[in-house]
Amino acid sequence: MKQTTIRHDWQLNEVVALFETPLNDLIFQAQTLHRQHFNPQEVQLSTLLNIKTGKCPEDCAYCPQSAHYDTGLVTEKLLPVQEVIEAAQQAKQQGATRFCMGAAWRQPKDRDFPQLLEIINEIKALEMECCMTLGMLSEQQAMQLKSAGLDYYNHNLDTSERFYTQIISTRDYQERLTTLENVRKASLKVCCGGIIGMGETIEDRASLLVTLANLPQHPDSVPINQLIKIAGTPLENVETLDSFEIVKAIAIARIMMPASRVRLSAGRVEMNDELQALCFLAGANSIFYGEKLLTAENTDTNHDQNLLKRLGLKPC
Ligand code: SAM
Ligand code: DTB
Ligand code: SF4
Repeated sequence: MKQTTIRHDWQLNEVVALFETPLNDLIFQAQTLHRQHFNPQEVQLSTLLNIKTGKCPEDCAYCPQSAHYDTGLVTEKLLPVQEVIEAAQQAKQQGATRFCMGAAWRQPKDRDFPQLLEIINEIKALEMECCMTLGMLSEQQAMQLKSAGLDYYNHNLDTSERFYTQIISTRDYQERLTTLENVRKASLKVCCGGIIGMGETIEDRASLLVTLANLPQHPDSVPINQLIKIAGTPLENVETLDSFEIVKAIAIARIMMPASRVRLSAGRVEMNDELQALCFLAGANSIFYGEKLLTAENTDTNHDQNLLKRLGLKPC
């Protein structure tokens, strides 16, 4: 039952107005749309693994893996195939349906491809959805990943085009958009979202969502991350976000991209069960599941399973 039109003509002022809408009205709109596109009891579980850690040449101000900041991270080369597959098997056993791998690269090098393609092959043999986030991609690189069986590619816009310049200087917004185009041209599914709580304004949050929703095709998955403040990064002391801001961002993502999976992503360790329940009510229908994100801690899997059970939610 898909009654709503999927729009690609969102205007900044109407999205800012959504951010100013009373929370009850906003959640009602979001939940109504959610039910037209999804089973409201289902939550998709994705497990992350960092397959290459640290020493990244980019200067993303939020990131523990940037070589520009001293965050005390132990660096690691690209993990051997077997180690990755064991982690995927374990994720599957714990109930994850998608295995997402991240690498601290600006862009993968051609010499990494044989190993990446082998990893994809092996994960597809486990009958899991497979996602990678490796930095910028050329169209040809995206096609290679697609032909090995990759389902999703994650590449976040992170924030508005305006605020982006205060967060990253080593690559521009247009390069991110070009990677997203290359990923679509290769017929990969797109996972693209951003981070809130980096000191951006409401207009910046609205502008990020406008850019996402006005792409030629909505991203299939939209991760909404709350900044995890990492000691040693320029954002370590940024002001803490009011808890309801993540609920609003999720509700508005749901309203603007009603058929996409909206993921309550980084930052759940800081959230209590009630706040997470509110995020599900606002239209989040996916989480990162597993005790680690890429380098940062995530919630305990037993706790998550129990929370879903208490809320009558079913993993999918
Ligand atoms: N290097 C690749 C890239 O940047 O595209 C892939 C890995 S990168 C760590 C993936 C995403 O993680 C970033 O785009 C950002 O949205 C998110 N992220 C990184 N550090 C974070 C933090 N401290 N808090 C919240 N999200 C974070
Ligand atoms: C996304 O949007 N969030 C994930 C995933 N895509 C790659 C990463 C969150 C990273 C949090 C910080 C860390 O674990 O290093
Ligand atoms: Fe590198 Fe990605 Fe971290 Fe930016 S977000 S520093 S590109 S690992």
